[in-house]
Amino acid sequence: NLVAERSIDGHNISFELCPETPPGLVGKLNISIKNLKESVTNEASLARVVYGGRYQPDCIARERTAIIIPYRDRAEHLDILTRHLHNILQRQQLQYRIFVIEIALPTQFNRGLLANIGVVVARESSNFSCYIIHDVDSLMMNDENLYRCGSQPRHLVTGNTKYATKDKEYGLPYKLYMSGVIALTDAQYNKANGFSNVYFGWGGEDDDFNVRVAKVGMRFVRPQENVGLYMAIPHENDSSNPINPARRGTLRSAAVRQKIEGISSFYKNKQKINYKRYAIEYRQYYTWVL
Ligand code: UDH
Ligand code: NGS
Repeated sequence: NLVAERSIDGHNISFELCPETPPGLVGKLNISIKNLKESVTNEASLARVVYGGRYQPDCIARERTAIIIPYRDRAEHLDILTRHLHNILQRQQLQYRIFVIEIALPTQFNRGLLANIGVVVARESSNFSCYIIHDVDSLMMNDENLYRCGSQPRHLVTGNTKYATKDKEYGLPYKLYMSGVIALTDAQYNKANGFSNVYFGWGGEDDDFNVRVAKVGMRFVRPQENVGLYMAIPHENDSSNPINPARRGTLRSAAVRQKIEGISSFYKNKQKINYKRYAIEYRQYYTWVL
């Protein structure tokens, strides 16, 4: 096993590469939204989270993972999700950091734009190798769903309670659906040119991203069916995030726009996105960017 040294209090301590299969996993999780709301979580694992929502295991992690949560006005969800993630990702022996990217009022919500900004912010803070773009309302139900990247972009969801049908507890809305939680390496994210920045309001940005991924010869793969199940925290529709009436029309030009706008818009002057970073705070369980 690869061994590397880390300096702790001025002493050089050797660590081995984390095992391919983390030893402490339990499989299917017995979680309830009620318990999570009432803060019944493993406080010991939360104690090991470093200010700004960071963690490093006692072995050399295989990846450096940035969890990016596009966000507005879901404080209760965010509290539940971040505690849930810290509990599980430590068992998965990941070296990770959680970023919450919030869009300031009065701008309409834009999930793709926030994902891109999350990647830009993550790149500025460290050299992450894997990005997990994560909805705030979706909780993994099985800790064998490793938050790792792969040789192809990954859709980590095989079923979500929000798409339950009368005969199935979990579902997906359609075959090519790839939203909720995805994992891409830095190179894969760049190759697809990230998300489109032009979908303000609800809908379409995820399908657009799927077109981008396919266009450059990649495809989303999912984990084993029983491993990728998610529980959604129930919530009302967001009145502040109305359906974007232009989304289907915009989606038709996905392949053309891929070349001219996306994550590249944050680095190339010709495409430059005009946005302002109002605040960055290193909170206990996550780094918050407005
Ligand atoms: N999000 C927020 N705040 C918002 C809107 C979205 O934080 O006001 C984030 C959050 O991470 C959420 C993700 O964006 O999990 C996706 O939001 P969504 O509203 O698209 O998806 P969700 O499944 O709600 O949570 C669907 C209800 C809208 C349906 C309208 C047409 N069927
Ligand atoms: C599609 C939307 C996606 C959305 C998916 C699931 O129709 O953005 O429904 O929505 N695409 C377009 O509008 C083009 S859901 O069932 O969660 O409300 O993610």
